Amino acid sequence: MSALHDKLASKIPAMRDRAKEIVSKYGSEVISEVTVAQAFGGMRGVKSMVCETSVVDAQEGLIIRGRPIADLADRLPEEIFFLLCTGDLPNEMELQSLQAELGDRREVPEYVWDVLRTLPKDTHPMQMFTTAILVLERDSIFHKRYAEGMTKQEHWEPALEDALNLIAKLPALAAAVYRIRFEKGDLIAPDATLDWGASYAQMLGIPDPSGKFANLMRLYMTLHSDHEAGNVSANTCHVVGSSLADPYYAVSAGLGGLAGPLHGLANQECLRFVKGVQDRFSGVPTEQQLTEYVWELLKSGRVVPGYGHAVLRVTDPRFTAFHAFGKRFCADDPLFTIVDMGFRLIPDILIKHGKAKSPYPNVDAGTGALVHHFGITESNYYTVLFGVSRSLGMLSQLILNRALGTAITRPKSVSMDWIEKKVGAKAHPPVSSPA
Ligand code: CMX
Repeated sequence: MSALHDKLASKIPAMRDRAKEIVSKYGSEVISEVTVAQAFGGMRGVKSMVCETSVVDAQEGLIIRGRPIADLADRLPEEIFFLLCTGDLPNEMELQSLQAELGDRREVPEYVWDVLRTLPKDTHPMQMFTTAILVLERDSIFHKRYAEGMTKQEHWEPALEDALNLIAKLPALAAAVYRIRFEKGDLIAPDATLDWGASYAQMLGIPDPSGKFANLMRLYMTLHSDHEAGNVSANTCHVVGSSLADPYYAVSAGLGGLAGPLHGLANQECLRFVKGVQDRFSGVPTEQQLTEYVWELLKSGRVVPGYGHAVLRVTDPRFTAFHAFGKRFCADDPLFTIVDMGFRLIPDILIKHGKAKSPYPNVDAGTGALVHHFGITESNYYTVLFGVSRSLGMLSQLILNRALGTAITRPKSVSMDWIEKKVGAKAHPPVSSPA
């Protein structure tokens, strides 16, 4: 058994006891109320689920297991997965054990490549990526053990097995999507000496003599890994997993949510936006030209991609980390220069526009320009990069949910009729007629 398995096995009993005690002590306490506007408005702000892996604070941004993301930016994605699952960063032995385990599980069956090669040439990379994951579902250990009959107490172990098998293969799957979809030539075999993020960079086939692209990929995988449980992808994975569908189904469903333009697909839209600016002005615009361009976009009723957030009310610290990387390694790149100029100008424009609750950049605002700089110019691939990373968060949440025996999700919906009758009667009680 691996160090990650053993650490989880040592921590899960106390975690279960704690959850039991919390429910028994505070089970009937109210932690949130829901207004009619929230029922129509994506349940924004309604506290109705539990997530141990991370918290998103409106002012501080992402905090993973008590550590602000800015303090974790230099960590490997494998370390972050261990931290998400257990609450502790791995020591050297634990990290080596996890890396060895991922190495042992990375082989992808040949039929997955056959399926990817059979898809029509214009298939979106996110569709190819989720298809590849679904094709692997037949190997789910959770599915098999459930069919054989296992106790609820045991659920987390096959969930962990599936998670490790999937995480080990994700870089190869995602790299194959890139090479097949964009006709980059043969698939590249993994280099067994590399860590998980660097191995993904190597299999993509981007020339990287300086190692900077591998560094960007490690940073990318670390920064996008998790964002608590209510965002569309994590929440979808949570709901599907709560039915005891196995991790392959749950993660591919979550990735379907990530493929929406208001969520993960925004990073492809961000690069289109920046390139649109470059094309319009045949290069880097002046500040006045960019300001006019953004106003034009807003007046046409469109959103500025990469800005605003459902929870954050400050510049996303993940944007800050990417921005610092860009300033260091891509400062002369015209696309990065436009991103940098946007960061100086767009928040004030959005404040004047007066709609967005947060006028600041989110994680997606600058990532496209960075990966473009190193040679991944196909913007419709960018959400796959996000998806590989976010799978770490979705899977760690899923393992913990199976450990806690989280119930099947089933909130109550109401009809507009119901609201008008019940809420309307309370808000405007009928006036009683005089006797
Ligand atoms: N540009 C223009 N208008 C914006 C805006 C932006 N970047 N962000 C929000 N608004 C508008 C909304 O469209 C909404 O308008 P309506 O009232 O006409 O519908 C209004 O401001 C209020 O929205 P909000 O409460 O501030 O934002 P939401 O919580 O509803 O949505 C988000 C959050 C991220 C979807 C939204 O800010 C947005 O569309 N941003 C651009 C797309 C983007 O960058 N998405 C990536 C987010 C990160 C991720 O989850 O991956």
